[in-house]
Amino acid sequence: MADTTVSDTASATPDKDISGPILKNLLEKGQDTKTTFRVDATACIPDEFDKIQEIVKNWCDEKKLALVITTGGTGFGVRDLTPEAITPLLEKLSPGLTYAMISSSLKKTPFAALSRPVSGIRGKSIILTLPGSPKGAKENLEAVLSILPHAIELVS
Ligand code: MTE
Ligand code: CU1
Repeated sequence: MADTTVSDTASATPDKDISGPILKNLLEKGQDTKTTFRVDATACIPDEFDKIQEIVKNWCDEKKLALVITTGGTGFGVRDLTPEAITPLLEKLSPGLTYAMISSSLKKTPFAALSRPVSGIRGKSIILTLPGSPKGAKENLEAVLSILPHAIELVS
């Protein structure tokens, strides 16, 4: 699987990307032995529509990674366009995964309503968009981590 950080700040200074490494760590450690993943690729890119699409298409269509996760660019800011870039790439939507992330996050903070996540399937890849804050990204991934191995099994 792969995770990409979408952020003008983090792409200018990748050392400042905190969420990417946190997600990588959570994926590699897992919640238990069934939820550990090998992270094959990571990237840190600016909030740019074409760049987001380019890397996600590459990871799904060329590298054929089972799971592609983005962090950042899901909010209400003018530069936040991750969901808009990802939506046209999704061949099937997975509203259940999106709902699981939102509902579990709303139990932690009402500010979760300010993330606009999308998720779905492209080829044999599952794509998820997580918020950019390290706390938000981690909480959203934790909400669906246990479901992902079975989801991946079903699309592959
Ligand atoms: N979701 C969870 N679980 N925990 C959080 O702390 N922060 C929210 C939200 N989702 C948060 C969360 C906040 S404050 C914002 S502005 C949005 O995610 C959008 O984040 P992004 O634009 O960095 O992607
Ligand atoms: Cu916020």
